[in-house]
Amino acid sequence: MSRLIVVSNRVNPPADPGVGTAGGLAMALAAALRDDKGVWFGWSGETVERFAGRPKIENVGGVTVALVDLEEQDRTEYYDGYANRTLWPLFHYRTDLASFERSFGEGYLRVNERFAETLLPLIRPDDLIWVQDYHLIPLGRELRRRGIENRIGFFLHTPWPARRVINTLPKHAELVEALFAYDLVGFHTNDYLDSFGDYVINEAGGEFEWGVARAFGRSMRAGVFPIGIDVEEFRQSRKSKAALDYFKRVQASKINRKVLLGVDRLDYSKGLEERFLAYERFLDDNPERSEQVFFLQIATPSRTDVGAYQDLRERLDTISGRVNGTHATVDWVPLRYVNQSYRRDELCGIYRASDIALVTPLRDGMNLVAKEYVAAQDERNPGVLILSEFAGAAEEMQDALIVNPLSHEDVADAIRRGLDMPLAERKRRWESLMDNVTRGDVTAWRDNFVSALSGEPAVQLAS
Ligand code: GDG
Repeated sequence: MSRLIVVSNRVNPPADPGVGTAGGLAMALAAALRDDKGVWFGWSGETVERFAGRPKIENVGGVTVALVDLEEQDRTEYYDGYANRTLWPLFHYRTDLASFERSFGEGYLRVNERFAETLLPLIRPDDLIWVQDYHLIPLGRELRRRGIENRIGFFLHTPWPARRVINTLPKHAELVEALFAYDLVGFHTNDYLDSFGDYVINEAGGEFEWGVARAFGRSMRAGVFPIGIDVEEFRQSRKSKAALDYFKRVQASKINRKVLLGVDRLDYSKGLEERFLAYERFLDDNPERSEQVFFLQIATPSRTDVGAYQDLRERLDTISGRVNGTHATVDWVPLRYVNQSYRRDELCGIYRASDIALVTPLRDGMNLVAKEYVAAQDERNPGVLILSEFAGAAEEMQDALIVNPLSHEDVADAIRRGLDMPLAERKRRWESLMDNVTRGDVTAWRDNFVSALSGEPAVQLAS
């Protein structure tokens, strides 16, 4: 049987699957690799004076990991630079926040070469190699240049934006061409695949038909593989002591009020500012309903070195201060804005105690919080999911209340509708959502991608 080698920027499987604080990508990959005899390769997050090119092999929570240290300049140019300041904003339609520094692009290529050099000795002829996310787009090409003929797949966790947006990136064709070194490229949604196809046809002058893309003198397969959560683990963790404690803690603090909940990394793509403003609009427009609800926003600080994230945090502090200053009473705080992270099992209890989840990103590859909220609900009294039409999850989760996150009125209306929704409708919507979350769990995601990667390759063009 062939082994799976997963490569991603950061390698952080939770030491104990139930209590990690890892993000969506990390949880998904750890769940995918735990039962497998695979290897997870990536950056340790550490920097050293001189890149040594030898990975440190460890076993973390049942997963074999191979970690490589980078240099400080790599961190600045590749991670803080090209990944966080160029591609992330660009892929989330924030061309206004994207910096196009040549040194970032150079650092990005250098680190991808370093990854390829270090990974090379670990690869056996039968291995399937699965590269994750925008940090590592050129890695497949660098491995090919070093003679690797194994099947190599790539999965993008962010949106693939519209052609006109990709075109704002200097040397965009080079980046897209690098994808053609893979055998299979996966996206979360049909919408992203269509945007990719549009680029291939109308920008690269290639063809895209029946899941096969042809351009730059090469061909490869591209498809849709919506990521899911580890539903089984999540349903189990509902019964844990921590989940029950946190469920009770939030319940006790409700005092007959309903809870609106947001859980996000503190990132401009998640629409936190617009969400706060929409909630403010709801309070302004519905004075008779104030004191019947409160909004609990858990926003874990993220990429705190990047200016755009510091600015966002300041703006959120200002808005939350204003909302509470204007609306709070002696025994009611309308917005509980929490900048700390909780364990996954605690989070599970918080999800369950909440009546409405506000998942309103401006752009989001998928959004796993939407799926976790659904999985955490009590089937006898499920909560309501309000979901942005710009989250990848919206393609599958049409039984949520779908909103335009930029329209404060739209979101405020959905909050009202969610608060008034009868039990029968909540149950009907939840059952359909839960069915979807269960069928499209993380195991299905992994199995579908890996089996597509090990299947028939696209026929190569004669050069
Ligand atoms: C990227 C894409 C795509 C949040 N706060 C805490 C905490 N979290 C966990 C959530 C969830 C994860 O972080 C967030 O996942 P998302 O999917 O919402 O977003 P990204 O981190 O931006 O992930 C995204 C994903 O990759 C997978 O492909 O869906 O679109 O941007 O699991 O629960 N976890 C804990 N404490 C917290 O306070 N333990």
